[in-house]
Amino acid sequence: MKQTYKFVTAEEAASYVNDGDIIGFSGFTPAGCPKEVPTAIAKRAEAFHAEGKEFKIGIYTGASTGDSLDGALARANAILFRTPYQSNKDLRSALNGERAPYFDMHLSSIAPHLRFGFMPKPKFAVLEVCDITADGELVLTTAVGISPTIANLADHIIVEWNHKHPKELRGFHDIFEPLDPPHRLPMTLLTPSDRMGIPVVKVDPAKILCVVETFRDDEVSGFTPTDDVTDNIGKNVANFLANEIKSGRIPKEFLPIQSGVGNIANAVMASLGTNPDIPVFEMYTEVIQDSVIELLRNGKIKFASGCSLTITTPILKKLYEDLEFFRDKLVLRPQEMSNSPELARRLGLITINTALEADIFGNVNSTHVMGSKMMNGIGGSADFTRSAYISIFTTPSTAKNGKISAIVPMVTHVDQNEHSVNIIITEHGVADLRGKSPIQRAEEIIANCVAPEYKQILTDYLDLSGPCHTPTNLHACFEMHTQFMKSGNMLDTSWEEYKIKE
Ligand code: 0RQ
Repeated sequence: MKQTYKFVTAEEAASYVNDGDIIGFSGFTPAGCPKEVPTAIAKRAEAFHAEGKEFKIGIYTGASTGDSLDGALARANAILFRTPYQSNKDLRSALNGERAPYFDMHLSSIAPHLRFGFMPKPKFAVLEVCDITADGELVLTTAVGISPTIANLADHIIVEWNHKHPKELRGFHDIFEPLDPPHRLPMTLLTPSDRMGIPVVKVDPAKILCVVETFRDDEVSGFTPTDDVTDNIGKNVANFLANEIKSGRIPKEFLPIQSGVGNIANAVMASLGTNPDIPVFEMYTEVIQDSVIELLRNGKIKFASGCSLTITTPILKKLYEDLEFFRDKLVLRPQEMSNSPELARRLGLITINTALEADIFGNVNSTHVMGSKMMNGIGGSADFTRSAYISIFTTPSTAKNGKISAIVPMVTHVDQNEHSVNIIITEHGVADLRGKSPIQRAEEIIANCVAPEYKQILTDYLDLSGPCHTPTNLHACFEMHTQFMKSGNMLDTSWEEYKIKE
């Protein structure tokens, strides 16, 4: 191996990268992301800046990344552009401060959009692997993301060989890249455990510029312990689904689950795992979090297909000690497959994602705080929601100690619209929006999901319009938000000036 490839330090690898270069990085969430090379590129940028020279790179990734990538490059002010998703606090502050142009994309779209030429192709692909062969077989680590596509498109590949991940991960990946229209064929999966690809990313060895060896953990942060609010959201989701099975609206053998990221998603999975009325189930999702690994161990989940193992270090260590137990229970695929709307619709996914806010008509905002500041991004939530068998959104009914109601007259940014959102669930209950008119949806959401102290405010808002199909008052629809900006509390909202004069 040492004769085949050029082994270098991270600094030497970074020295190939110049101002204006575009790089595609492996990984999806902090799982499977390179760590040494991006940090070395950030240091190179800082050295250039110290000499008064420009140095910025364009960045494609699968989703968010670890701090050694997004954090380091944001702090170095080295970002020319960034897509498709992020969750790092320093990058968030850079993009909201207009120091890092960011565009938010559906995660299933980035690989095909790169192939179609909608965005410039990457010059480099930097890929984390757990093994590499002389004939160019790369075994990825804890995520697949867009690695197959950037490996094909890039002029040069820089490999970060992370020995923290065992070579025995070979076989856990299902690598497949579809042909582009008009030659595209169907993706043939009929169940979450079917496969249609190969276990490795196969590249021309001549494209491998160099290899950097490392021994580093993924930078996955832990979860906030569940509390009464997240526990009740989880219970409401589980009870709702159990009742759907009882009523025959979900088949008794159940359907595969997709679940989003974050604290609430983790609590929801834990509740599904402990509810005796929820049968053993499968996951067809993008992010496999800690709770899924526990449920695979105890048999409540029989199979999980994802794009990443976004697992905290102690849980991942135990998984590696027991790798053979998981071999027939887990698969990792490119996000073009894990998030494929074609597959979501065929498999009949029950999709569970999180809103920052929802409006009384069922539109959902998962990304923009007060309509203007980016939180993380849309991620895969719309890939799944629009094609779901049943689409569910969860959110605590309030944020910031009750001073913000998560249910508002109109969302300040639309990620999912009322036509795609079936169910909204808070700690107070479940709003079933299926088959209801806008006014009926508003009544359902106010009755079941809104915090008690906000019910009257939202009920009164409905009276600010005359007879119509969707009671939107164009003057008042953002009054709760503007009130929060003025006094710091949406509870101070008054509709007095908007009332219809008799
Ligand atoms: O702020 O961190 O300052 O305390 O938002 O909220 O309640 O901790 O929820 O961790 O589950 O994240 C939507 C961001 C939820 C996430 C979102 C504030 C709140 C807190 C976080 P603090 P919680 P979670 C799969 C699918 C979009 C993409 C997606 C997300 C912080 O789930 O990014 O679903 N989803 N992808 O205080 C102002 C409001 C607020 C608010 C909450 N209405 N106004 N602030 N907060 N509601 C993933 C991928 O695709 C990779």
